[in-house]
Amino acid sequence: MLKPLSLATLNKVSKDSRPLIDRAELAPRVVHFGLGAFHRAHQAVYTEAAAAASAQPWGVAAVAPRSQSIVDTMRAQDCLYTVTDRAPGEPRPRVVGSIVEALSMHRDSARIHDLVSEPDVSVITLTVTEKAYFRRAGNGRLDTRAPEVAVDLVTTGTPRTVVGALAHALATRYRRNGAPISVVSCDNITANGSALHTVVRDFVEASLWPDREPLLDWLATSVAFPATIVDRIVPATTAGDQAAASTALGLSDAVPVVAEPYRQWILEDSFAADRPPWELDGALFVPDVAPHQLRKLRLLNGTHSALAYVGSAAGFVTVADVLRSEWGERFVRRFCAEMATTLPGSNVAAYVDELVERFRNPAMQHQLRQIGSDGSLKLPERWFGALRSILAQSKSAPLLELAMAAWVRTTGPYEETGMTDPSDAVLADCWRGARDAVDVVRRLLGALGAPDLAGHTDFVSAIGAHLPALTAGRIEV
Ligand code: CS2
Repeated sequence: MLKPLSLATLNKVSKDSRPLIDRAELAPRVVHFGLGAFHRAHQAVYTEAAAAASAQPWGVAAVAPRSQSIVDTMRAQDCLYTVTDRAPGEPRPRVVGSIVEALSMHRDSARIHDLVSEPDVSVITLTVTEKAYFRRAGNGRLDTRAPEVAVDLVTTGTPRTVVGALAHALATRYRRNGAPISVVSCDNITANGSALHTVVRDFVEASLWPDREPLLDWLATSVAFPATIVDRIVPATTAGDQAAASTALGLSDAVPVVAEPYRQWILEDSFAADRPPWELDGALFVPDVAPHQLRKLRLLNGTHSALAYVGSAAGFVTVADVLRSEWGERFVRRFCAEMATTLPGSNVAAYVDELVERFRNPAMQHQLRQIGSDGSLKLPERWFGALRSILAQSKSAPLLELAMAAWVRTTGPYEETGMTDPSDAVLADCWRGARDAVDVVRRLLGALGAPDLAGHTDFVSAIGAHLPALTAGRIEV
């Protein structure tokens, strides 16, 4: 029976697997919302390296918006956990030490407000996924009619949504000292900085707070919302990963993360206050992230979603399974070629070659089910911008049509894909009483806030025409 990983047992770990920093030298100076595997394999790793290289005390207080069990488990391990690079060969887990506090958004509200108001805390980062933003389909404004948001707007207690919790905590900072701060969205949303700024501003505007006007001014002048692109493929950790990481470490780690070796972080260089020197670990600070962001969202995430739906129609389970099929690599390359026509300065050959290798990595067990979930929020980000620009030039988009049809299939009443979506009920409704497949497609596009796409008759008919073959599991690439 292995002893649990903790500060007390850390000396049992081989030297090259220990944290890069001495925990005692860190203080909480970044507050992060979203304590999932992605954060632990990405921002927490960059922050640890930045603290180590600069000898500055950048520690992270990480807030779990929903799960209490991750908080309890992290606390039981003194917030230590391992990251294993998924490469062929023996797993070599390394302990990461940058998270200094684990908090529950629901239970630790007072502590979160104290931290966010602390002048030394100058950065808030978020990895909370698209659905936590409560954006209205089509215009990206805060959906103030969503029941959870409506409750948060009037509560004097603990907010239930991340946007509510963030707005409440920022309001407390404004009232206590008003020190400038940067709020950094790390979610896969186009112009994620301004998307987050918009929903936070909408929340404050719709609140009943008597000081909302000066608070809005402060948000506009003293709070920066830089845009960022984060990149690292991090599949959900399995029981097998956990056993392998613990055995290799010699201590039991209940919350290990496995991730591909590749990682990237590009940030808009427009911070309002001090920040960790993430560039010391390879992060790039640029004046404008937009071209990088479009490339990543359309080529990596766009292709990922396409593989999820088309691959699951063919009966595959993981991304690497699809890449092993006769048509997998061809599909990725053709899909990227179609997307690339919508990218500025579209020389993407090297990026696509690297993508094929990343998707092919046989050591990754990245489930199509995980990527395909929340499609109603992901597709507008990943596919619709590209589709609009292709259709505006009166060109056709055969691969996007096939991918769209494969997504449509997953929303149907008879499909058991294991994928989930916050709009499941709305999507299922699009099938009820529909005249034919084309009618279903039109209704689905309307539900996703894209009635303009529903108006392209050839496009919609082409999607409908793919459905019989896909339903029979035949992929024609
Ligand atoms: C994936 C992403 O699950 C998904 O939707 O496309 O999580 C993807 O793995 C990351 O964005 C890679 O950086």
